[in-house]
Amino acid sequence: MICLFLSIFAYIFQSGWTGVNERTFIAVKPDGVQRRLVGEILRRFEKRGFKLVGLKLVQASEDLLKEHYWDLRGKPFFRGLISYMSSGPIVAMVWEGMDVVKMARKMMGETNPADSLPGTIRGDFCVEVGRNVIHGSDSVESAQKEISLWFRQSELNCWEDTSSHWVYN
Ligand code: IDP
Ligand code: MG
Repeated sequence: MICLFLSIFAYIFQSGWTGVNERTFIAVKPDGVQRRLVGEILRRFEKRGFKLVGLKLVQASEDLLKEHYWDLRGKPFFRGLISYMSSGPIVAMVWEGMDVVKMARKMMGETNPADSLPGTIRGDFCVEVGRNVIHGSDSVESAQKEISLWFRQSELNCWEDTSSHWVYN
């Protein structure tokens, strides 16, 4: 019941997911899936204490990807980016938790793996910016847009996290 209320609230006031209910959109890109990095990446978010609320393997259409990367449509690498992202399945995820948008970006590292510190996902698992294995929303606002672009409301699960008292005080 509470979940239904929160969903309606979030839908009406697009900023409903705040505090421990903040959500972000994370995707393991086709290179990450091909290189068997899905489990490792999931593990890092789980172990950090975030809550998985959506997960699916998708072959994204070019239309979906063009909308997802609309802000980058003028960049010289745009065509290559769409072709890379549509070259195989992607693991699309929604993770929930306090400051999850910012923390996920920290866990990912920089856009260019060469600038990413060891210990970050991009710093540990990739070399080139055009094959940087993971996507993560860059703000709460873009997270909300991306989640509604990639997931239907019915695909997001609201479940009681019995370990939350050990993650939050
Ligand atoms: P982000 O993924 O860290 O948010 P954005 O600037 O939003 O970085 O770029 C989206 C994606 O576009 C990057 O993750 C990367 O896959 C690709 N990209 C960004 N800059 C370049 C580039 O200079 N060459 C090739 N691909 C790039
Ligand atoms: Mg980005």
